[in-house]
Amino acid sequence: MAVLNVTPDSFSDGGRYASAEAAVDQGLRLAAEGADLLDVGGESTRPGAHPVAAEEEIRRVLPVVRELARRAGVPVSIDTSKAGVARAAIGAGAEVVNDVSGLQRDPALGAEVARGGAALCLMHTRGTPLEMRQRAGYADLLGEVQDELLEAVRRACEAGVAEERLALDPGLGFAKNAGHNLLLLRRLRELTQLGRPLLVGASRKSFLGGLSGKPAAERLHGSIAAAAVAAVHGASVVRVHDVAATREALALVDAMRSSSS
Ligand code: HH2
Repeated sequence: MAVLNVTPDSFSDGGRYASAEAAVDQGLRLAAEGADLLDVGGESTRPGAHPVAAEEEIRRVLPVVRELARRAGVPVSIDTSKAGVARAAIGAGAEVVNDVSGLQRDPALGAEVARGGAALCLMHTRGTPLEMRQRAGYADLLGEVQDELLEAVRRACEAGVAEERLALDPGLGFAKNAGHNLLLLRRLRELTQLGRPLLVGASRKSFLGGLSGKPAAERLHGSIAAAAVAAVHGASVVRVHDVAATREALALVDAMRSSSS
């Protein structure tokens, strides 16, 4: 899953693809590099980010989703927590909804996904981006993330989304500190017990910067290592900014899996 932020303020690439034309070009480039899915987002979720109105989010993402759904040759995902944005994006050709709130933010989103027949990624978080840093307290990280993801699955099923259409994401960096992120990566395989494919997004995140001392734009090596670790530990999908480089690392993981002796 390739990240395509059509935003002025995303933490690592804010403003680079803020025009529809630049975003479409980048989406086509990411697909050519081997992305299986393009995740288009119109609202930053970085810690402390301020919310964007649905109309503005739709204005940002819709032309990009429409064009990429027609031309990219791979499915398009819409990274949103808002039913109105999901409805518009599905109408424009998005096949997946990626909700970082795990259906906690907009009570109408689940029904909208069900109606549109899209697949749904449910990510674990607590609170909004404005308050999630203060919510990063756990007595039993794995157990609590697991239970809260199961609650999200329940919300999705109650809204009419088929369980087979769901993927789950532990939400690295969302109401998690660096130690939490590392523990989730180390013990990711335990979350496969939930019975749904796992998606993991570590790309360029600040815990990688904490290890290397580098700013977001220079976290490629750590991001590749994190994607490979996630894949080895059971992730079916990794959400990344740097597709070609990650593809090379994942080719090793695939080859290792199919090695016979
Ligand atoms: N991380 C971000 C956004 N969406 N979705 C899922 N499923 N998992 C993630 O880990 C995840 C996500 C944050 O990264 P990015 O899109 O690069 O930044 P921003 O939110 O500032 O646009």
